[in-house]
Amino acid sequence: MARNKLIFYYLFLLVMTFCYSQRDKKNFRKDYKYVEATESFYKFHTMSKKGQDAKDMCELEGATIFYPEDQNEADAIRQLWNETQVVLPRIYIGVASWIVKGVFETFDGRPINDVYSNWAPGEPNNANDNEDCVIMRRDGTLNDVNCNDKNPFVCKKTLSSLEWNTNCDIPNLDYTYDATLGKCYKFHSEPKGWREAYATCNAEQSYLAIVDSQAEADHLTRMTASALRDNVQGNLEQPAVFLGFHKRRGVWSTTKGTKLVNSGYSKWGNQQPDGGDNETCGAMFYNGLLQDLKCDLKCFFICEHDVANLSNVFDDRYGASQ
Ligand SMILES: *[C@@H]1O[C@H](CO)[C@@H](O)[C@H](O)[C@H]1NC(C)=O
Ligand SMILES: *[C@@H]1O[C@H](CO)[C@@H](O)[C@H](O)[C@H]1NC(C)=O
Ligand SMILES: *[C@@H]1O[C@H](CO)[C@@H](O)[C@H](O)[C@H]1NC(C)=O
Ligand SMILES: [Ca+2]
Ligand SMILES: [Ca+2]
Repeated sequence: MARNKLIFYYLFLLVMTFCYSQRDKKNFRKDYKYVEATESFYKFHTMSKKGQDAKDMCELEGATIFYPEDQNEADAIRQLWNETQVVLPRIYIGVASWIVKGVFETFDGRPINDVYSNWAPGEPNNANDNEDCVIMRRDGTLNDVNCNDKNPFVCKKTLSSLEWNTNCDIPNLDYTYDATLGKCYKFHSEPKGWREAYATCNAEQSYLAIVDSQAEADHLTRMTASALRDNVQGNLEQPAVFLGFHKRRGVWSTTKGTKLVNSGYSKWGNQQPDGGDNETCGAMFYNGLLQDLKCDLKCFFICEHDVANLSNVFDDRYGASQ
C-alpha cells in the first residue's frame, strides 16, 4: 500500500514537473533556435517565398514573421545568421506598406520608426512604384522590394508567448486529446485545397488525419458535427472533410503508404469513389463515410498528432533510459 502511494506521488511529481517546466526547458519546436539575449525562438526559412506567403508560413508554424525590435535584436539575429546560414544574402522582415503606400509598419501595426529602421542609403525608394515589402541584408541594412519577389525569411516566437498543450505535447492549444484513441486532433474550419491542407498540418508538426479504425472514424465524425455548429470561415466548395489518403498510381492509399483496404477503415459512401482520374484526393462526408474529391476543391480538414507515450516522454525529458 505505502509503496503504491509512493509510486503515485512520484508519478504526480513527474507530471507536474513536465507541465510547469516547459518554459524553463526553453523548448518551442525542434526547428527553432532559442536566443537567450532576446528570450525568443527563431527559424531561418531557406525556401524563398513572396512577402505575404512568408508571413502566412510563420503563422502556420505558430509563430510570427520576424522584424528586429531594436539594434540589440538585429545584432542577435545577424549573429545567428552568421553562425547558421552562410549563404543567405537577405531575408524578408515583418515590415511593409501593408495598408497605405509609403507608410512602413510592422505586421502588428507599429510604425517602423518605433522599431529597428536602419534603411540602406537611398532606401526606401519604391522602385517602379512597386516596392511595399522590406528585406534586411546581412549587413543589417533595410531595403524596400517588390512583394512578389521570393526571398528567404525568419519566423519568431517569444518565450513569453509560448503556450504548451501538455496533453498533446505540442505548442498549440487548438489540438484536443482523445484518451481512448491516444491521439490529438484539430478541426480546421477554414476550407483549403487538399495539398494546402496537407502542408498546413505539416507546418503544425502533424499530418492530415488518417483514419485507421471505426472508433477513429466515429470520433472525427463527432468532431465535425460539433465544429459545424461554430462559425465557418472562408469559402467552402464541398461539404466534406479532407483526410490523409489519395490515389497513387491507381491505388487508394494513406499518405503513410498503406493501401486503404489494409488501413483499418475503408468504408466508402454511396457510389463512391466515382471520380475516376478526376478525383484523386481523399475526404469523408460529414457522416464519416469516404469519398473521392477533386484535390483543388476547398474543404474542411482535420490534422492528427501522435502523442509520445509516457515511457517515451520519460526517455526524452529525463534521460531515464532504463
Ligand atoms: C561572422 O563570423 C565571422 C567568422 O566566424 C566573424 O569574423 C564575424 O565577426 C561574424 N560577424 C558577425 C556580424 O557576427
Ligand atoms: C473526368 O473529366 C472529364 C472532363 O471534364 C470528363 O469528360 C470525364 O467524364 C470525367 N470522368 C469521370 C469518371 O467523371
Ligand atoms: C510506447 O513506447 C514504447 C517504447 O518506445 C514502445 O515500445 C511502445 O510500442 C509504445 N506504445 C505505443 C502505444 O505507442
Ligand atoms: Ca528599394
Ligand atoms: Ca466522389
